[in-house]
Amino acid sequence: MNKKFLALTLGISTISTYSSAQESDTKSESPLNILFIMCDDHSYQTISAYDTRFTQTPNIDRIANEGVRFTNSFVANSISGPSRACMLTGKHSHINGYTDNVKSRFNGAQQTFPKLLQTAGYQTAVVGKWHLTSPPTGFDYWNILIGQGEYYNPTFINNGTKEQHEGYATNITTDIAIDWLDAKRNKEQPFCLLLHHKAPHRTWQPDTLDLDLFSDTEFPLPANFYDTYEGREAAAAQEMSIAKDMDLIYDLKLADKENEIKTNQLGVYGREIPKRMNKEQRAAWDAHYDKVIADFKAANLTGNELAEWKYRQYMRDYLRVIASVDRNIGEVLNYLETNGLLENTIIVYTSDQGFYMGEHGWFDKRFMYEESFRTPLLVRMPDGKRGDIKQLVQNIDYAPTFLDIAGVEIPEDIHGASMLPLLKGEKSSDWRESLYYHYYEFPSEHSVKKHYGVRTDRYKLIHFYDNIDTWELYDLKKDPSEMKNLYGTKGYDKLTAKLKVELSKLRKQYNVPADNIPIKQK
Ligand code: SGN
Ligand code: CA
Repeated sequence: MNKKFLALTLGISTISTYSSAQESDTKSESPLNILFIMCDDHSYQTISAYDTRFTQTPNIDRIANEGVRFTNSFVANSISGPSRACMLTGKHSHINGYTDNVKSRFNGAQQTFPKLLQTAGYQTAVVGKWHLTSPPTGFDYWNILIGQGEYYNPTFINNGTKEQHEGYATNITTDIAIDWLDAKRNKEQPFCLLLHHKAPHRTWQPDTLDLDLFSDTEFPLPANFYDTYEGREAAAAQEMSIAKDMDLIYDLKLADKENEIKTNQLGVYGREIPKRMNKEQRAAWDAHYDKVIADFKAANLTGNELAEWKYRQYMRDYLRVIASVDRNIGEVLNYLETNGLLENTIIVYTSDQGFYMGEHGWFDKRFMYEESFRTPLLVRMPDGKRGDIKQLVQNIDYAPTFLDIAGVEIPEDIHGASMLPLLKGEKSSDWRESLYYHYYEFPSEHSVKKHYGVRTDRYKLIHFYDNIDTWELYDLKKDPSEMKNLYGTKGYDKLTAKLKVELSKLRKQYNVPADNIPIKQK
């Protein structure tokens, strides 16, 4: 009998003994259920388990307090579709084929962890944001938003059928997920549920009941908010600046009735946003933003004052959206607890990438710089380790981890590594010492150049290419905000050469084809 078949047989025979009646007392014999919660663009800076400067997220923090917090968790390609494809396949973008949000279409015929779990006897489901263009495969149940989805009264596609729901996306997504857990799944089987919120993605539209939160809160301006990008050509070329690119009407909701505030095409879209709402939603929305608009007009701001006002307004809306996310995570945890599922379910909380909360003057993501390369990762595993895990992990590691948890053999073509030994608190002296990253979406929205690179625990080397050819080197210990590009600086030749060798080693290990970086002239 081959190893794979043996693993599957064992998986299925364990599963056949599983029933909800046994949920609380036979946890060590039954395969763990998997609840994989992911938000879209949720920065670690706005989760109080990581950072208490901006807000409190008690429910998300509970996952960390009763489990682990990864302090060095990263993505392989900091943008939604590509990040999701890396998670589903455990492979970097050049192999899973979904390199960017614009041109790619996910090949749903390829191997993914939900498919392998399904074969091993798990009930699989995905609810919320999917964003992979092709319909989900490998799921017993899917109920997904269209593309980015809408915050208000969103349309979902329920196993192929469009259904519009009245209400706020984060609440609806939670309700659909709980309904599946409670009433739709087969309770004789273990489950793997991907609960993927669209929040807090741009344009950060809060639920009506959260509109007045943070109205008087001042936020500390990041020290590098007025970064001039000296020595960093690609950083200077971006279009994700709060001061320059954040739209007053579209992003900051200043759709004044008098039509006096004029922006560009984005403003036209921005004026459409409240039109989706029902009467009650619209009344609450207007009651809040009309006052913001009146105050904004009266202040007549320009220059830095205007930039800082935009930053504050952005932070307020973003954090209001997070307040709803946190409340909804609380609801899910509460459901698991009252239904005896907390002790046989592994709960993962993450985001599809990090996000800029004004650092370098930015919103959005995409860059291999820390704020967007990093992503939050909190895991509560019954009987698992507690505290912090410091190893360098990446979103290609989720697939092999889930397979490992289910007792399914990890296929050899998967790039990532199982984090299960780390979660159990076992020694892991052979864990990876560097990470590979590649971002491909250019030319595109926000104008972030194509780049790839390597990060060790202390250093980062990045090559920006295509219509640019520049390298950047950072010492993250001395310069955690990545303000000083050391590439080509005296004394750094040996380190640079070493990192280039490490980069080549990773590209070889991950079978990166030679034509993966066609460098064009500037
Ligand atoms: C949309 C946003 C961008 C964002 C991308 C990718 N514009 O296009 O600001 O960078 O999504 O985000 S918007 O006007 O449509 O809001 S991702 O998380 O889906 O990758
Ligand atoms: Ca995202």
